[in-house]
Amino acid sequence: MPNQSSLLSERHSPRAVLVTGGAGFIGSNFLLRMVPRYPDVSFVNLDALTYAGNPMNLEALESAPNYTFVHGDIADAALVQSLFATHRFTTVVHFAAESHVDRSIMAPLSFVHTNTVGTVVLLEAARQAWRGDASYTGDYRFFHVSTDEVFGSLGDDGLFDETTPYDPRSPYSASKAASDHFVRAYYHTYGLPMVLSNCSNNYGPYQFPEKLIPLVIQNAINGEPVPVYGEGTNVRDWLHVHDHCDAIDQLLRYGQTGETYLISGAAERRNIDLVRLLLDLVDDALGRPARTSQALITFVKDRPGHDFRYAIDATKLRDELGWTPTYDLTEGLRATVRWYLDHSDWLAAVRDASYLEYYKQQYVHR
Ligand code: NAD
Ligand code: TDX
Repeated sequence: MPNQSSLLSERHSPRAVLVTGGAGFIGSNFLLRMVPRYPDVSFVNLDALTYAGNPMNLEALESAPNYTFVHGDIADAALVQSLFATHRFTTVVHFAAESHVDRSIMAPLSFVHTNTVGTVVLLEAARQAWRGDASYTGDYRFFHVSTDEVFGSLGDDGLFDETTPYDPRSPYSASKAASDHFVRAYYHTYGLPMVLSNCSNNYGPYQFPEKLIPLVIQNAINGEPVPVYGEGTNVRDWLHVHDHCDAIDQLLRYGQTGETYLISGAAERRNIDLVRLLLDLVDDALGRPARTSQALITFVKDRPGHDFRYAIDATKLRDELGWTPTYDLTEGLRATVRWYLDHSDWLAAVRDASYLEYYKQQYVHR
């Protein structure tokens, strides 16, 4: 279907954008696409550079005149307020989060700090800055990036849509659900102009190799065991990160304030089927005999409370904006395997943690 957004009237025109968590997987892909696409828009990236934040991702932007990096915590209210005062943001695109479900099971409190408290600190700073501005034009937007995991777990049938009741089941999804509720509360209570999206599982360049797809690629390249939780029958719906970033770009401009949109790759796979496909793609890219890496599959103890299936009905986004994903899953995965093979230096730096040294030299002491 053709993209209809150019036929719609733009509801918001970003001029000065605060991007949070822009050194992470989705945030860095977003900045790498948007900073050159919109040279007249300024972008400030506020990132705490946790283990998941990697400034190497953003090397290409270091000399971009419309891009600034700020090292800091979104829950630091004084810092966030001073950034609003200095940069007069018209727009917030909020990615920063603790994002890994397994880590949330081991250490939930950092998820409450960043995902819930950090979000409220940002909302409060936006409310104060945008309400207190004498030249308030109404053309402000708080875009909250959330996940389909807030809806809980599906059985074999059915799809999540915008009316599905919340039923988070991991500390990660509970902290994201709480943040979603606060974002909507700020809209209903204070009129803060927000748009919220809940997206399915992303894959693509720069994803930290603790998540399933980059972990499988990394271990297959190195001939190491590939852990599959339980029997591998859990189902996820996969979306290429470039499609997600472009959907956010359109929703930011054309989405209706106060509204929620679900974003889907419309590509459901059982984990075991996805892993088998990925292993074949790695063998193919490396010129190994077919099916060499299948032997690496190792079934391991299941994740506690492991959600069985996520799947999304993204009709609202398609009908309102004409948006549909552009990537075919197999071709998107093939390109992702190629990216990790072509960026062995990136993978090695993440694996031996030397990327943490890079940020200390480039950013923290600057
Ligand atoms: P990520 O873990 O790769 O990156 C998170 C980034 O946030 C990192 O750069 C990290 O340094 C930064 N950060 C963490 N705590 C911070 C704090 N207190 N202050 C400032 N920065 C902080 O995450 P991701 O996969 O890129 O996810 C981005 C957003 O998209 C998250 O909100 C996540 O819930 C949501 N989401 C992710 C997916 C997915 O499949 N990855 C799917 C749907 C929604
Ligand atoms: O080693 C593994 N083996 C395995 O079988 C890992 C890391 C995962 N899995 C399974 C668990 C899930 O069923 O693969 C599936 C995908 O796991 P993750 O990559 O950890 O993603 P998931 O738990 O589905 O959550 C992701 O999607 C929604 C992101 O991490 C979240 O940030 C996002 O909100």
